[in-house]
Amino acid sequence: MARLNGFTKKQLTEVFSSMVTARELDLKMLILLKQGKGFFHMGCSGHEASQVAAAYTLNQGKDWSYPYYRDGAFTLALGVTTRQHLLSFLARADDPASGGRQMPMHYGNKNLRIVSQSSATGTQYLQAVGCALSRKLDKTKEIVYVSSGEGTTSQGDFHEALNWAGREKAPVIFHIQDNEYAISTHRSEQTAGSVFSLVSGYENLSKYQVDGTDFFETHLAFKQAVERAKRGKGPSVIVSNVVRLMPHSSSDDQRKYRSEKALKKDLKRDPILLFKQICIEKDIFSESDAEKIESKIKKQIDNDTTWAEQQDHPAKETALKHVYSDEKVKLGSKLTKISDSIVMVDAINHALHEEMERNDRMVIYGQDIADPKGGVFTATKGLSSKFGKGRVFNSQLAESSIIGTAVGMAVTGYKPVVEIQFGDYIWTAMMQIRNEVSVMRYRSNNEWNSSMVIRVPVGGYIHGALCHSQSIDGYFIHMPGIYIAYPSNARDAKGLLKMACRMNDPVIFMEHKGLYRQPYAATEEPGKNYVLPFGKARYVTRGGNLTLICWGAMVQKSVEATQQIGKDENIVEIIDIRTLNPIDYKTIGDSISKTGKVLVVYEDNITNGPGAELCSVIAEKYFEFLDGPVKRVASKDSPVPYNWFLEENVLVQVDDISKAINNLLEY
Ligand SMILES: Cc1ncc(C[n+]2csc(CCOP(=O)(O)OP(=O)(O)O)c2C)c(N)n1
Ligand SMILES: [Mg+2]
Repeated sequence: MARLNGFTKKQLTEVFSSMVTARELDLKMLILLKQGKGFFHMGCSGHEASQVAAAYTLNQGKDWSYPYYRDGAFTLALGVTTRQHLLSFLARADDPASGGRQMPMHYGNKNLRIVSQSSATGTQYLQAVGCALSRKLDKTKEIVYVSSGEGTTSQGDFHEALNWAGREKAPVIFHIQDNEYAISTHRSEQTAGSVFSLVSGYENLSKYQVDGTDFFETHLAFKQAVERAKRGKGPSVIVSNVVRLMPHSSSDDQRKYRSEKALKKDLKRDPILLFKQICIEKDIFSESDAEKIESKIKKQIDNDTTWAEQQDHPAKETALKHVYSDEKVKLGSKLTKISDSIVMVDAINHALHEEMERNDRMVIYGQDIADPKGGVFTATKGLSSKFGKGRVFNSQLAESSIIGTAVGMAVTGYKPVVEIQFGDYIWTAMMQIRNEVSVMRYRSNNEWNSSMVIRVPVGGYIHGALCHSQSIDGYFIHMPGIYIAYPSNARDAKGLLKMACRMNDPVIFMEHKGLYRQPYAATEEPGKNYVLPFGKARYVTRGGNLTLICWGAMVQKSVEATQQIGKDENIVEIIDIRTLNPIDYKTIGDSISKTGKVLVVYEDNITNGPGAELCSVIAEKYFEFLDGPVKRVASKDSPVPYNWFLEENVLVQVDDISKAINNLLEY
């Protein structure tokens, strides 16, 4: 039987069909776009050979993939059907990638272990590494495929991913499809040398550079990389040089920045023509066989399009579904006391110990969190000694790496409870948090989730200056898809953290550094069955004349402020809201209906801070109860300075609160 480079005639015909299907789908979608039936398209034309070669080396439904938007042929060859592709393109309810929520070419398929992709280029690398680390932890032979164009290798996440993958010998293959252009920017304006030379120096990383228009050459590289990964030897980068035969996207016209001559030259490297030519030359199939295959595929795509157009759009009322999980967490028993007094940081530590014991899929990592240091605040002390460095380990000094890998671990069923050492440094992880963690469930139509806990020390009053004093709650309260806890004392910290570890959604768990060892934030320690549900505020004091809403370090300051004004008890009702998402508006409303006056106190700087939202909701919802303006006390709109007299002037002080209480009481 005819064979070519070890492939049978049947296999070669299949490869050819996959490539032609991808090309014809591209063309069909562009027609649909012109007909006004779709709004966006990114073609894989010119990349087909390298993508199909990659897919042929993976174990369908067992290995994991993080394909990028130009990976149409890869996904087809892996098993996504033309009908499914068309459902995504037409944004229909049954689109397996997102149920019509994401733009087309944002691949995802649970059955095929294609993890939902976002639009942010470069976020996929670290997730792939996290996924690969989890495969290693589970001692499987599964490997992870991740891809992007050459332009995207300029992102820092790429290098962070290579570093982590190399260090840990993660079974991941980075496929860089180098078509020389990132939209209109040529590689010469993008990369210091070539991507191949760029990735030198990472230990345990194997490098390949191939002609990506040559199916056989690319396949050989992938085969070697896959074998290497399965043998536990580590990651590989495969740079496949390809041609982009279409503009960047349907919103682009490459004739504006590329010469006609250059475009014509690329056409000579059309991978489908090259593959067809060699198969005809070697008598695998004839020209007319090829034509028959092509016309059969075109007909099939026409039929599939007619079918797809008849499928339902998602129902309008489903637009708000799956921002959060619908699954409820079973609540624990009543509070039982196991010790008389515990400081907040130790309560957090105990919560982590208990939850690690309870859930063997929970992992903890972050900077310096392993023993003997056990975290810069000792919140994680003893955990790596007790649970081993497989489940509790130091991360590299890169916040995006921590969150990105956690997304990858979460999709395989792990529960990462990670630490960002200081809130002030969470910003390099913001892309992962905003465009990945908080939206994974929504964008995949509930197929995937990024359930994790991000513990993050925040806040000032410790002479920590500009970069160890920040309040970050204002930024995250604006972000749907992520819950926020911000405890003010040890008991709540333990109950809320244990709850967070059991929830099916991402949680940002804010820990005020200034409260960690404060005697006033110490409480009796609740037992291991105590969990505190989110969205339940606590009355700190009872009163009938003014409602004071606060959380975190502002709780004690508010208590001191009420003591300072020396009025009778039962005047100010202090409410510690405990969680900023969700907010317990029921308790707030009940209190305001009684007092008619409300003061919101927050540590973040005043403008557009978290309390601004509270005030706005209160003004809208409880206007009828109000007997005075809704007032705020917050820090000034300034960075937090180091000098303690300056610091005092910027951050909220007890005096500020007591003055505001008096003014409002007199209103
Ligand atoms: C973080 C981020 N920045 C910018 C963009 C806009 N954008 C989308 S694709 C792209 C070019 C990517 O080029 P390359 O990685 O070479 O892949 P190619 O499209 O050539 O296959 C840009 C700038 C984005 N989606 N995400
Ligand atoms: Mg490119």
